[in-house]
Amino acid sequence: MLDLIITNIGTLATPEGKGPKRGIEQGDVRTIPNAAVGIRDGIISYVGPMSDAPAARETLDAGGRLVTPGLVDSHTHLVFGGWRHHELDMKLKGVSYLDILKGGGGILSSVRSTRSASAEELTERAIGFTKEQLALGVTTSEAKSGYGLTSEDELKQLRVVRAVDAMQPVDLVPTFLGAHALPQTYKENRGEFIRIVCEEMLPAVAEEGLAEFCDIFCETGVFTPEETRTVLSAAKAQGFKLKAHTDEIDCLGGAQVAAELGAVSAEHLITSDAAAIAAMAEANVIGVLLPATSFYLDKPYAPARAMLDAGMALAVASDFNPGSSPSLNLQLAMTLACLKYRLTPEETLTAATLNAAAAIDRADVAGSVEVGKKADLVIWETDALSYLFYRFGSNLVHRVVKNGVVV
Ligand code: IZC
Ligand code: ZN
Repeated sequence: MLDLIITNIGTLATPEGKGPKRGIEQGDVRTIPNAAVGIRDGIISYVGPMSDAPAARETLDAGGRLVTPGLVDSHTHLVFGGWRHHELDMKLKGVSYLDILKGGGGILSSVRSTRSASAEELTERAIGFTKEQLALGVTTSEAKSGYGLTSEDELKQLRVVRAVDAMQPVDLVPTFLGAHALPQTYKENRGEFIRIVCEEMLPAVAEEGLAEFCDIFCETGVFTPEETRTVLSAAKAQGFKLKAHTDEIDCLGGAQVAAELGAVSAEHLITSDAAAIAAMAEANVIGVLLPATSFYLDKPYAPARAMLDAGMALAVASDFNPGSSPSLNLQLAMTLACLKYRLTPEETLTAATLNAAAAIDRADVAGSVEVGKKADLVIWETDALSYLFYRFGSNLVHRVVKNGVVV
């Protein structure tokens, strides 16, 4: 006997598989009309026509609505102190993101607020963020450090991620981003900061098992492609899987370094050129695109169609952070992906579910509605997939099911 059967699903729409969907396959979404999903012990045990559904202790009537996998937000900076709304005025006057950072604001402002916050304060805030995510349909999320920039402060952030993961339903996947910005005290001694990241921070994070991934911000005025190679090589040698923020503002060659080192994903990719795209496609690096950041920074949108044409797999994420994307609304990022990247509704759904799960190495357990995966689903306030990309700005979630429980 199953624990729960969700019946009367007007349309079930889901990508399928345990790995990312690349190129033209990204649009392969299975749709089942008049469907049911059965759940036992938090795991999906039946997917198919309503007429063949097995019996269950409890029934949830989806009322003819659309059901998809729970959304996966594969790129967030979830733990930080303070906000950066005081920078809005500067931004409106035309001061760029990198110039605000150069002046000691931006990421460095969030570093000061995060260092001065206690672990308890950061935990309480991050729990609030996960509640908002869950209400918006996000059932799994990546969470980066990167606002500590010392061993102690980076560990503090990552311990908060671990605590928050255990305290609420959204599954969190931790990423160490110690090389997020150069602290001003190392301006004349960049090599020493890189050494500390590689020889002190990474081993400390590894010893406590606090992060699965290592990430770095490769950008003009932040870290160079050579520094990216140094940090990611050290991380790889210490057992971390790799990610890199590259080609957000300038195309410097960071994507090629990510490809060379076998990174799971590269993020932003707004300015990626043909060589960067070819290198990522060849090395099966998943492109994690962040359209809400393009919107908020008033920048161009990543060349998503060229990436799909080259055979890349694409994910779409919120980039939730206090500077360049202060929104947790992955639905909004999905709408932007559809309208600005010209991804189809099916390609966008895969980008925010299965491919997003693959970008954080969870495609074996999340990202699709299939027997054996976690029972993470969203019942939407519509019966049509296209509606999700049309009625933008509202939360279109009707109900979220996380680990088989209606939340
Ligand atoms: O706090 O500005 N791009 N890192 C790289 C960010 C955005 C987060 C921030
Ligand atoms: Zn980011």
